[in-house]
Amino acid sequence: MKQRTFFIVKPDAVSRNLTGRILAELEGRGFVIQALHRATLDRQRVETFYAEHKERPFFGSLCDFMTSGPVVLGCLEGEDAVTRLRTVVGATDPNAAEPLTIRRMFAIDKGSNSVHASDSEASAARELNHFKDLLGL
Ligand code: 3AN
Repeated sequence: MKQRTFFIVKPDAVSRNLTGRILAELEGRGFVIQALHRATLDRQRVETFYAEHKERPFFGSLCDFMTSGPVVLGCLEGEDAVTRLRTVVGATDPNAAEPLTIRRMFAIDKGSNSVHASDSEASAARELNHFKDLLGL
């Protein structure tokens, strides 16, 4: 079934000039970019986006990191896009991620892990809605 999902190329990857390589990986694996936008996110938008992690010890550093520099966010379409993108992105910790996943190839550590990908259909809908102004959706 064709689906849409949401992704962010995080500040660690944008600052290392990896955006194009990551987007090429996504297109190469059959995803179609439906919307794309580069921005430096403000704190309020990031805190709302990651609200489910509010009580976790890394919440402050996660929000610091995600507002530390530009990101590239977008909407991808493809067959079973939500689950397939999670597989292509790999585990949160790049050392635990499968070979040839984006995080294994590009990420630095659990925090600076290069890419966000929605973890469910409901999250994809919520996250696309959260960024619809920037994405023009
Ligand atoms: P994922 O992005 O793999 O779904 P989540 O949803 O558990 O991971 O966590 C959201 C984000 O919070 C991660 N992408 C990562 O940047 C950060 N994060 C998760 N766990 C840790 C941790 N133990 N230490 C630092 N940052 C973390």
